[in-house]
Amino acid sequence: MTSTGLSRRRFTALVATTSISAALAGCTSSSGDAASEEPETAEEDPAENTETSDSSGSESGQAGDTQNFDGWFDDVENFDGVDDETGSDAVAVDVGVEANGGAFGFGPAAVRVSKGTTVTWTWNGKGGTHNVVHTDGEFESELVGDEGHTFEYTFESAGVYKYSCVPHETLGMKGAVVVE
Ligand SMILES: [Cu+2]
Repeated sequence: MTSTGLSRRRFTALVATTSISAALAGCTSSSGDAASEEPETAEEDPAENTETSDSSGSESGQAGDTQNFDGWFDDVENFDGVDDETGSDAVAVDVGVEANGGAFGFGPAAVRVSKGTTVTWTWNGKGGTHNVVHTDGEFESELVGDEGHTFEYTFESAGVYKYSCVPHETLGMKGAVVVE
């Protein structure tokens, strides 16, 4: 037992010395190459992809409507097709409906309106602070949490307007207004 322990200790010491000298050699010559190669392979780790494809529970919503909004609603739990509100002068969307793991939804998530319609978003006071921010910057509300707060926008041109609540976008707090 004693001799084994002794030889093992000596072996460890030997390895330690070897690796130190190897490290020193590495420092003077090829350390730069090693540093530039390693992070690249590390970033190709599919950790980020796992996050985005994590949301397999929302596929039933897509089947209900032919429009898929280029995947905009893939991770939106409460997307259930497009509510047809064409012909209405005023359309209401609730901010902070129960969805996406909390009060992190727009209700309805997607609505179809006629040109010239004013859409009014009304905060229900749940889920903390929210905002309504168009992806292309055409409209942007304040970031607030007060129940009863409203934001409105009149859609004069046809098109698909995607928007999100910026703080909760990654959770799936996203919406769209289809204007025709
Ligand atoms: Cu929000």
